[in-house]
Amino acid sequence: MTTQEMQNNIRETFKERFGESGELFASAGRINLIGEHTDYNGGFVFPGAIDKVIMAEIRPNGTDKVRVYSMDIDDYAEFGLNEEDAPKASWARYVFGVCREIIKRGGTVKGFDAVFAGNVPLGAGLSSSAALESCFAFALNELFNDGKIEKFELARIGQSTEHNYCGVNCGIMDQFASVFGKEGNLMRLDCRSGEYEYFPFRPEGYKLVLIDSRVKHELADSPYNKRRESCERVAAKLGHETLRDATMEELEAVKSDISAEDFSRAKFVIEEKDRVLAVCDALERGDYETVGRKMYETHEGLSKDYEVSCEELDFLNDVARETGVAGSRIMGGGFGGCTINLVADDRHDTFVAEAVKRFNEKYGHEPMVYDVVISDGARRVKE
Ligand code: GAF
Repeated sequence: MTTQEMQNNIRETFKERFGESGELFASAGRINLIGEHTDYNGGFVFPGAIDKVIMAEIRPNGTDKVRVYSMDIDDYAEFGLNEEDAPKASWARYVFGVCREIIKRGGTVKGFDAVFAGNVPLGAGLSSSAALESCFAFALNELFNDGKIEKFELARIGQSTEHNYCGVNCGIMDQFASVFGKEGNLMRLDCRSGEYEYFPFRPEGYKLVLIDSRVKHELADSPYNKRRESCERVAAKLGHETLRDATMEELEAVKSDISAEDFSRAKFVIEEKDRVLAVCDALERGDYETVGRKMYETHEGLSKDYEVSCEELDFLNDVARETGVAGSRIMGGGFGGCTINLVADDRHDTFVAEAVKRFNEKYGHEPMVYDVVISDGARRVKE
């Protein structure tokens, strides 16, 4: 479904359910070129928003109740705005959480009606949940707070929603990318200071392509939170607030005092934070071979040391290597979802055909293929 078709469907459904029309808002899913599991360690990430969005039509309804319909799940929820009003359905908790986090920060949220839908694939590691949070955070800021809540705070509102209402102790990357995304640009974010820089990303002679294994990743109650705990344990052992300040020498020095598992997790993070900076430098030189090599290194680390890959994603990574793809790695939190691949233009078609065929032969279903278009993040939809 195109974004325009989705927009028309939302408009129609809103009218049927709630009568008059409301205002349209959207926010985007994201890719991340490099810098995985570094955000909650105070490190760097390098994401960009994509042309797949969650879109919502919203209208204040003059009551103290929220009435919201999810078109994709075909489910309706109605809830109040106090802590004890939390809805049961997990999709509705994202919307409720955003309302509560705005209120907790002294902002205003009153009752509203909403219909939303999306074309960010669910469970593919493209941050559909951050897109949902950012869409509502942005919209409620415009509708009830005169746009006064700062953009970074909107991202934090989404992140706190994950922590406090959805059970995922995530970092800030996904919500940041979804709120700050800018067409044609990746963003290097220093997750400790909050400083960020836009990097125009129009690789000459290369394309970014995502191969979605369709192994669903689910971060809530998953080993994701355990990975974070490992990192925090090691940082505390080293006397640092986060692993951002840790070095391999320091880590080696405590090797015998920590578990082998914690050692491997921290090793990955320490190596990964340097890779982000190396990739940014390489990009500025137009050196895509180095960018690609670092992506493979990240995959290796995520698979062997951080252990967030799975058989299907390792298989896709092998196919990429064997077909001469410049760079390939698992993307996002892990445990399923996509690989992100940097492919020379002249190899693109062969690689995609080969990946689809070989994956299907081995796992009995075709992976999905998405070309990446770097796009804008949270916004009011222009009609
Ligand atoms: C998930 C989280 F939500 C992010 O904060 C980040 O940690 C990512 O996994 C891994 O880089 O998407």
